[in-house]
Amino acid sequence: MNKNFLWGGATAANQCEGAWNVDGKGPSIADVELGGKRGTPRVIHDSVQPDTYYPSHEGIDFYHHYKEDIALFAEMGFKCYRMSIAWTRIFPNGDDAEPNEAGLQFYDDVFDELLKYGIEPVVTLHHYEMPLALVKKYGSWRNRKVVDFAVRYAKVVFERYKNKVKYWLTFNEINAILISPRPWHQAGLVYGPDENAADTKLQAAHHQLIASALSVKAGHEINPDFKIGCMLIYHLSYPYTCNPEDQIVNREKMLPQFYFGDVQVRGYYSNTCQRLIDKIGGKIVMEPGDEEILREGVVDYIGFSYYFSSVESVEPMKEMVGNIAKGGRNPYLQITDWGWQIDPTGLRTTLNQLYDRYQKPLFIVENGVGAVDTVEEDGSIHDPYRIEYLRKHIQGIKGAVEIDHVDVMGYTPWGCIDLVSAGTGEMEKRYGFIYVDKDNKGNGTLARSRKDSFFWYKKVIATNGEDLED
Ligand code: BGP
Repeated sequence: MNKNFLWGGATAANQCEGAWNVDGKGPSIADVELGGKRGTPRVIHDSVQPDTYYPSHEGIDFYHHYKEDIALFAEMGFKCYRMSIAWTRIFPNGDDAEPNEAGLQFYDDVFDELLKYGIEPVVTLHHYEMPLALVKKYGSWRNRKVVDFAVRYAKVVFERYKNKVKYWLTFNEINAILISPRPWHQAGLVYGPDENAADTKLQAAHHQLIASALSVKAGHEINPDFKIGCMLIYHLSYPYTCNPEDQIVNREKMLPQFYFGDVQVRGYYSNTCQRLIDKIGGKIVMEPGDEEILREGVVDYIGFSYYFSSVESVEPMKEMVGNIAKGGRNPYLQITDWGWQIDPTGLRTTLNQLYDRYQKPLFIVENGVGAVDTVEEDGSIHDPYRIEYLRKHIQGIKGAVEIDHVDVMGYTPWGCIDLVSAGTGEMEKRYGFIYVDKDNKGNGTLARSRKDSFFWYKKVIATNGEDLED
């Protein structure tokens, strides 16, 4: 691996910070969402309900534990740490006249702490949250005005942290808005009964793409050294058989992966985008100048999440797997307790697909396995399944880099410290190298401890990915 390879870990504000209403923070869309365990549908409220337990309101209280947590990241040798800024700490309602100084100061403190250890912050502007007030007052991303508020927020944080943060990402898993049947996390959208959902989702996605492009342009003006990336959920899908028709349906399945990449990397809606627009059956209303905005706001690199793959066929699939990104079961692959198929070779394939298409540096900003961990009587936590998953995926990255000559900037496994699940709201779907003592009901001391994978990953980083053994 390149000696500057960015080894690290990833989290998101609404899943770890807690302190949901502290120091002037306003309510976000994540704050009114209630997670169920496996199989239980998530509930969205109009406002925060009294006497209701929201796991994310405390999260793992990173807000008050960040020094301890960053010290542990440093102990593992992290070169970078991917995190997000909560928009509602900076603009509690989104349309406030002035930013909230206490919120800005919190991230100054976090960045200073990271830089003290030589850890490069990698910062997502929008990770599945936005001010709830923008949803209620303006109809969320349906409304073009929200673009202005988002760009203002981006400019404020770019300006404030221009000497502390070099790596940025605009929207987390931006393409999930076209995959999810109810893109609340992604865009604060729940479609009304009489609403043309196809039009709304395409228009909201367009507004996010415009906000992303304007933010990239503004960021480069504020600091030309900024590296600003897009962030895609990469749901790799294979044709189930060698029936050529399976190849066609599989290409259709992959359209959302390339729709956003084409706009954010190439700077225009391609034929691939048009095919998906046709399939969704809606329309986009463009304003004069939008094409130029998209052309001028292309990203510097491609960040993406990769967790699993699935298969697609013209024949009906017997068994479906995945999360919001669903597909058919692949008999060659094992599956996690949460129904995600483990496919490390698919990561190598993904890296090749993206690099072939875009020829831009790639950054794997999420990957990992959610699992139930057991704390032994002596306090140790043995997680060989996590080590095995990550080892094989790193081998996949090495295959892409060393054999296929793909340009990969870094790797930040998801949930490097245990946090609240985005998909199910659980604490017990754990990804971390660092265990946090808290259960699904909110019991626990919040004490941090090192899992076996902590020591393993430390060695992986120290040897720049050479030593992957236990
Ligand atoms: C991605 C999200 C993350 C994260 C991860 C794991 O889609 O960007 O926020 O949570 O998935 O998903 P889950 O938390 O549902 O296990």
